[in-house]
Amino acid sequence: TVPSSGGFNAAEYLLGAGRPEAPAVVSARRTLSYAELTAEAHRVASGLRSLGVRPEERVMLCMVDDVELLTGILGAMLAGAVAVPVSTMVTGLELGRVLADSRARVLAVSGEFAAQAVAALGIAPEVTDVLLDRADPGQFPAGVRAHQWTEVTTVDDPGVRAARTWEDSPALWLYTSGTTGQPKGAMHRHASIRAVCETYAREILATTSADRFLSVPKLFFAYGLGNSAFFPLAAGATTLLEPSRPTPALFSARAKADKPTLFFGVPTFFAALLASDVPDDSFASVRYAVSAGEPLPAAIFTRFRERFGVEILDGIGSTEAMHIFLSNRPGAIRPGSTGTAVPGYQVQLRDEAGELIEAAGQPGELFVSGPSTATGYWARYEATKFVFQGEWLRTGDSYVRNEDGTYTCLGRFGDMLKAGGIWVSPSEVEERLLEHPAVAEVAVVSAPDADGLDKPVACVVAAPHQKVDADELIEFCRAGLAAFKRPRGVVELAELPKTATGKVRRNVIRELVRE
Ligand code: 3SK
Repeated sequence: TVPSSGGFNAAEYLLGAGRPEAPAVVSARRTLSYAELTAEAHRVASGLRSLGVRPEERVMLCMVDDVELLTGILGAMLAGAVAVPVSTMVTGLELGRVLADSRARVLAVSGEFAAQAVAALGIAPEVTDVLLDRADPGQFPAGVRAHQWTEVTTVDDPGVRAARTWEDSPALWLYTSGTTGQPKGAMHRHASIRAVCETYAREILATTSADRFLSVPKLFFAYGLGNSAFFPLAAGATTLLEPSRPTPALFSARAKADKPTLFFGVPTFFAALLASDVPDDSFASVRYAVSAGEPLPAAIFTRFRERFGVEILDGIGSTEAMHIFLSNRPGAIRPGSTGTAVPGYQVQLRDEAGELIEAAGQPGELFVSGPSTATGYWARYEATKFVFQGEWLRTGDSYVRNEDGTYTCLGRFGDMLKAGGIWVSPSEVEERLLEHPAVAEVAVVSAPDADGLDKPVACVVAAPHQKVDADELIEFCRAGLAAFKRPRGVVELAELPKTATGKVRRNVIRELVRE
């Protein structure tokens, strides 16, 4: 039987968008035109088929951002298989857990992560083949066939077409655990990839083939995958891939050399750029910067625009929605807010009883509906029912609608604090503290005072050459916020603990301040 939805393959859609001779990808090692990228992705698809990969089987990729990861993802989709790019910032055990959960038989790894892969195989006995980019296959245990990437991807068969897939065929799984919990595979359809290109990329960023995309978040995150693969290719534009760990100096140099027009980061990276001494004209070629992952404080938006001359479009997305669904608009930015729903998406706020909140100014949990929602979590019945509710996707974020129709994030639903019995949004206190010149980064969490009552405590990373004075910061908050919101204590930290995606690990900080 043929599924009712139309025949469609997301990789064909992406590779078909650019002029054959136009530059598709620029990495540290090589530059490929659309024609070259298409040929290479088809060679990977043929190689995967030669290893016995069948449609809808998972192919896991633990690789640095380079041409091989891009062609690996596209090649898996062309073969009708499911691409599962996973974090490279994991231990062997963590990699083994997602590998076993996905039941992938083929694992592709960059040489840098060969040791983690060897360890992972110990708890993922279903893996039969490992594809190695730039590493010695000799280190892999007997019982697993280890191949050099270049050996498997040399079958040049231009007659081979993409496997038959449909809009609703599975294309991509992305593992997500939020800031806590077990990783879960969010399953995405081929059509969802086209949907994010036609909504956020086209309608908000107004992407064209002249664009050049540079992203701090890596391809293995939903955010980075849109920024560095789906959006540039769908526009026939150029992606600038960077395999190394992002630092302000590296990205400033990369931006000066390769002249991106769109630059994607997370709030902590924009703060790091501001705290660095990179040249103020580093991002002169950029028409917009984009921030997501967590709310961008208004102070960072303003300081970034003043120093680098670039406006940051703050938005929020999720792995389950594949990309950004709520965003500020070019020319209509309200600093400190996340803007309004991206065309094609609807958002609503619900109270704890699940009732719709219609009034502005009343906090509630954000729900979203749109064309790119995952079909569920792989083999997670309860978690799927909790998060995917008919048309609506539960985000777990607490938001408020402002009088002008924009939305402002108040934190994760579970991050809200109570001081003296009144709800306090950590983001609001953090925004205020970031306006102080001594503060580079901050996370506000609750901790019990001497009476065992929870009170806000600010964990602060000092700005370069600045001293943190707790009393001064508390007074600064008292002057700019309702007094009950002021932190009752200030803890200075060398750095804030963060997740692999750069999100502040509030649960770890909570433990730190309670010790
Ligand atoms: O965290 C976000 O805001 C985000 C944005 C785009 C894609 C994925 C995610 C998780």
